[in-house]
Amino acid sequence: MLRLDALQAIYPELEDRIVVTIMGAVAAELYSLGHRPNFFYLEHAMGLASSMGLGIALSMPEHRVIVIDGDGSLLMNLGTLSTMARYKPGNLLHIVFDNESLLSVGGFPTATTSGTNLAGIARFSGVPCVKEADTIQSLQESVSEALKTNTLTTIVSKVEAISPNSFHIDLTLLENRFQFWRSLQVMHNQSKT
Ligand SMILES: Cc1ncc(C[n+]2csc(CCOP(=O)(O)OP(=O)(O)O)c2C)c(N)n1
Ligand SMILES: [Mg+2]
Repeated sequence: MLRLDALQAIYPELEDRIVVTIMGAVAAELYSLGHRPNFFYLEHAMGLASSMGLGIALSMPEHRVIVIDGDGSLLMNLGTLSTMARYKPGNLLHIVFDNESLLSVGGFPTATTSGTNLAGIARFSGVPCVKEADTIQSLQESVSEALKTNTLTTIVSKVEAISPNSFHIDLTLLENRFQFWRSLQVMHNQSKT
């Protein structure tokens, strides 16, 4: 499965929701499918998209937050799974695209090539719902089921290690940061009325 195709298939579930992605290839892929002010591409801070998503989910419980993570990023911050499981925000959906590679920096293999099982780690960290979805259809089903429940879910999805045609994102980090912040403020104020 190509991650771009996977993203395209779940894009309708993403477009009106708060989305935080890791940097690099997946950010460029989501951006290429259509940027939204409610999408934040976390540059530089490798591994911390799930931590940022957790913070937003806890402070905006009336809104769904979707984190798009990668194997290399999650491996750098495995403690995030324990912290997510400690607080269990039911409005947080954590999608991990595992291409067994640090694709964005040249494609070095990660530990998932040699037996590390991220879904297993998530389960034993206490994440209440963990799914593995390696086809477009199973990913779509897992995402829509997770969005219907109020249960913290991690979905680990194996994808091919194929780079997007372009890594270009015509949006600076600061622009994205202010746009995203305003978008969260609007959502938060709307849910109060
Ligand atoms: C602390 C830190 N170390 C290294 C990098 C360089 N870096 C940027 S993206 C990336 C790979 C991310 O791997 P993964 O999460 O698997 O995503 P993929 O590139 O495979 O989509 C690396 C090593 C960084 N930005 N920050
Ligand atoms: Mg990867």
